[in-house]
Amino acid sequence: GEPGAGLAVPQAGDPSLKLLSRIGVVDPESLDDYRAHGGYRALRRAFAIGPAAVLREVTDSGLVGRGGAAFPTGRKWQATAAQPDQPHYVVCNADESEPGTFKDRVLMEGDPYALIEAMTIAGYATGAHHGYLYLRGEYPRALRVLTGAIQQARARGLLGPDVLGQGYAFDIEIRRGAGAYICGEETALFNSLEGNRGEPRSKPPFPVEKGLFGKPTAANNVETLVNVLTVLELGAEAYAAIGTGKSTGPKLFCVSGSVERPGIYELPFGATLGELLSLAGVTGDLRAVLLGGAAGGFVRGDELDIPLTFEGTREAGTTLGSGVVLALDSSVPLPRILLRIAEFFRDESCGQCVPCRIGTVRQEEALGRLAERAGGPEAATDIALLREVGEAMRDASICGLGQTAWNAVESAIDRLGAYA
Ligand code: L3W
Ligand code: SF4
Repeated sequence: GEPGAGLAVPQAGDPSLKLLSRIGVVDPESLDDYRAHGGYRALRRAFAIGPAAVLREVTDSGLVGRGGAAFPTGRKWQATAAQPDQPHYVVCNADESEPGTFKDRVLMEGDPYALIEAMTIAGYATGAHHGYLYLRGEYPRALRVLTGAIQQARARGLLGPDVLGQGYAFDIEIRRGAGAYICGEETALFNSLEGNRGEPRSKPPFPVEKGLFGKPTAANNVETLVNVLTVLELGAEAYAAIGTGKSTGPKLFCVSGSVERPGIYELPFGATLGELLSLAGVTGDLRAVLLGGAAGGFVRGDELDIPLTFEGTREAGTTLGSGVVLALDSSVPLPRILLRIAEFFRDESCGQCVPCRIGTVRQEEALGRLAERAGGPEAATDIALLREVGEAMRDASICGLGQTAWNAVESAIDRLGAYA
């Protein structure tokens, strides 16, 4: 069947949900159904309070980016709005490709109007009239659902020259990726949208100043944008009361691997890893959990007290990333998984800079040798080589791909005792 059919949302219908409240409840192809379930309340409020107040609410909510890097959304929007250079753009990064991540797909396929409404609010607040939605090429269902929803919204005056009769013009164009992980890096994404090779640019300048077509651009992940609806519906203060001091609001977690009920879970920041995994039901004897995806890191199966917050995972020497929680029981061959991660980075490196282009190849080769014969003096040589290559990639790569390509392997060696 078509990819995307029957994605699991084990909590569907739970009244405490915010981001997932409509998933599996509304007909994603019906604008009327969306409106009957709270749709367009947030945009109405945005128009009622004006752009400056929207920027304030988003800033005061403490909302930070959900794509992995947790940059404050309010600061990004304020900085874009303040640029004198025109025009401004809004870009939704829907190139969801981090291994183990499938939350944005669930949001887009199950509640497309939420993303359209949220992008409109982002445009209004940052002074943009044009939004680009850069969609992962392998999401045909999301493409179909979103294309239909954008047409409907246009036909009903919710996109176009006069949104909701408020004199504000905004429209959205969908562009499909072509299967390159690196195009999820925001500046590679801009290059791709401009018709160039999908290679990252050096930062600074940051996109808020020089982004798409060299113009001020607010680029946000799908889940980040959808959170803005909750911010405007609840108000900044009530939103900030959800979660913890530095990680406010609800968060989607993508749980997969050795669990009985894989799928997307919504929890307030601050639940522990153990609490999340008990909802999903671990199968077998939990050996390790990969947090944050291929760019993230492993923790041991007994580290279940780690709080799922940005600060909590950082204190524990790991990362939350975009919310990947991949459980591995003791039957899973770890060397094979590490080799697979290394293959992925070698494949997806854009090749623009030497540390990453060469380093990802050397890393894969060393892990290949280690997978064939664990232990012995040669293993120590390969591990030393991995460290040296890993440090070079981390320190000298242009973008996050190369900088994080050794994270998971390093954590497997140091934290799990892989190859010991
Ligand atoms: C204005 C400044 N803006 C930073 C902006 C910057 C960007 C955001 C984060 O992502 C993560 C990594 C993995 N003035 C600014 C500023 N910004 N300083 O803030 O920036 P940065 O550079 O910290 O991170 P990044 O390169 O955008 C790296 C994760 O991405 N990752 C993969 C993610 C995959 C998905 C997915 O599949 N859905 O999210 C891979 O590395 O966690 O933390 O907007 O412009 N002074
Ligand atoms: Fe390309 Fe890797 Fe360099 Fe990023 S770190 S620019 S993916 S070669």
